[in-house]
Amino acid sequence: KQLIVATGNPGKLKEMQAYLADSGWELSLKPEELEIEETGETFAANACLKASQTAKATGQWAIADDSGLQVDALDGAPGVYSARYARNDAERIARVLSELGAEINRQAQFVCVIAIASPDGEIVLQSEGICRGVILHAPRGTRGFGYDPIFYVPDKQLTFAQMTPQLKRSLSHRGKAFTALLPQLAKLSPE
Ligand code: ITT
Repeated sequence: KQLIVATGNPGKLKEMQAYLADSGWELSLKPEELEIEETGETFAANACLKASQTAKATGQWAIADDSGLQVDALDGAPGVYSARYARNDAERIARVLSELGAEINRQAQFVCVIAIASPDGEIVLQSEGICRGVILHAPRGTRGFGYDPIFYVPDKQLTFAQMTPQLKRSLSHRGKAFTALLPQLAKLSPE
């Protein structure tokens, strides 16, 4: 069975492909012309919107990821606006650092909601994962994407951008969401 991966973000796509590699589904990419406006106010609402609209438009099963960074001292910003916070990753990072300034409380979390829709657009599975960390004063590391260079995981003494892709996948927000989702996805699996 075909599963359309409803993302236009190459960093996310790579990670999603890794989690789904042994799922038995044949993955394909969302048609580029299919653009979905993220009108929801929550990660869950936007994940469902993207999965559902992609499924309906293609007539196939679809999986979507809506995720973002929530900084405690910024009242949860950038949150669902993480992608829209600035034009590119460097400017997104610069904006978070400038808004935090010399703030002592650097606590933050990444949140990820994964949603899966059947070909008629009905949401059949949904899963959330959270990873807590700390925002550094300057970027460290070159791997990953998005806000990875400023997101430090004290337990590992590394930022997401300093971790191997395997290590990041094992403890990230996306990893937790997929760990909960994959056994349920297996039950839906291809005949
Ligand atoms: P799609 O909607 O097409 O999937 P997007 O980038 O617009 O791509 P979101 O609306 O879910 O996706 O925005 C998520 C943003 O949060 C993303 O652009 C990154 O800036 C950030 N983000 C999410 N997961 C991340 C991760 O694992 N590491 C770093 N930044 C992440």
